[in-house]
Amino acid sequence: MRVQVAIIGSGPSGLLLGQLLGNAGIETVIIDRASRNHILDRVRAGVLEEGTARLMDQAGVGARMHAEGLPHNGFSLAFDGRDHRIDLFALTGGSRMLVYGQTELTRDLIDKRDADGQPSVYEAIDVAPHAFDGSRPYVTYEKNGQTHRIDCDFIAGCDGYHGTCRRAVPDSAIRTFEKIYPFGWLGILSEVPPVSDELVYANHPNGFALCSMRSHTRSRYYIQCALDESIEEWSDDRFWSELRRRLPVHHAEAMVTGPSFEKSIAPLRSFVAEPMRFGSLFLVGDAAHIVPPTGAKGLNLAASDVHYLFAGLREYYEDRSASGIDAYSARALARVWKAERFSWWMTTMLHRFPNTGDFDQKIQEAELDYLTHSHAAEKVLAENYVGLPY
Ligand code: FAS
Ligand code: PHB
Repeated sequence: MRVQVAIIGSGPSGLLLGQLLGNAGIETVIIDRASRNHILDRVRAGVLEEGTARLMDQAGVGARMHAEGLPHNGFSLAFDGRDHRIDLFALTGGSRMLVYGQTELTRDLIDKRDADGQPSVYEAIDVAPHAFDGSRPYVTYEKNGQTHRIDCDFIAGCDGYHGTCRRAVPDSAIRTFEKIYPFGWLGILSEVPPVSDELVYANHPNGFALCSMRSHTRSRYYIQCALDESIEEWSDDRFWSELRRRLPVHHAEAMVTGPSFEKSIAPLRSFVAEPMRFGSLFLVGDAAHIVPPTGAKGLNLAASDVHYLFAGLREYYEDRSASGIDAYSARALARVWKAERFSWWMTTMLHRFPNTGDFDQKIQEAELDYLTHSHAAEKVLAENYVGLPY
């Protein structure tokens, strides 16, 4: 088999890139080690920047997102028993976020790819990129007891943090930067109405909590937890009691609880690999960078990577110019690092760190006090939260 661009990974990065390339007449194949159902069962991000929504529209898959997504003009910070609303729309001159689960976004993209008859290979084994330092790259994988080879011009490594593409790059050619946070997020999904119309990010002496949603009838809640916690130790009752404890009374009393139908613990890390291009291999999305979810940036950074790489590949095939793909890594990393900074800042401001000294705790309190009394500080938070320009 031969295609112009072989895409490894059928998450948001791979699917969005594949759809944009396909719409431009550029041949692709997507190969993933997981099954389609496993990918569609994943519960991850919940909030889209306008840039991500625009890319979905550009890809021709925005209809359900606009029909079912919930536009959000702001969110609240909760601490010391009170709420402080960040009016994103006013502070940014009209930008807002769209609450639309990554699961739905992935479904829309997989359905469109199928409808267009574009090739995807699921449950592939030992997927590997080859010869990307030369002019004849290719991808191999095992399926049904046979070895398959896909020759291509370029390989898009959209295979996430644990994928094979970044690991295929020689150590001498790549630098990584990492920060591991000393806590995780315990998250649940429950068919109960959200406690608030907008998201609530809470800082409490017991730890961080986040009240989010997927619809007006489906809530997504998180609480900070220790890294050695296990799901088995967290009954629904224990989760609801702890979540209420970390929220201002008016939220705690208004909260509708119910059985969870998804419960998981995710570790938090900041991670960047530089550069994001190695010959004809491009790293995209989580394959190249990870942010703590506090700033709602993970999925949205994958989208801006796709925007830059799609523009470069389209220019290569339409204008026979390599300037766009040559500029991909630097352009993507410039936006990645600013989102890394913001996500680190939000995480540091809202979580309780074990072994924090009295001075550091007072600095965190001063950060929140400054933010809620300075219009300039609110504007900085707002412009980063809605997403910096591409
Ligand atoms: P993905 O990880 O989504 O997709 C990678 C794909 O590559 C997967 O389908 C995988 O099966 C495949 N793959 C992996 N290794 C492979 C191999 N060797 N061969 C072939 N295929 C391979 N972001 C937010 O903004 N908000 C959140 O609340 C949030 N919560 C998250 C919770 C969890 C547990 C995780 C892991 C991430 C979360 N994220 C969140 C970030 C997440 O949304 C990512 O940013 C987003 O999934 C990035 O998309 P991709 O780059 O496509 O990577
Ligand atoms: C979510 O709804 O899953 C979500 C929302 C905002 C975040 C992180 C996660 O910052």
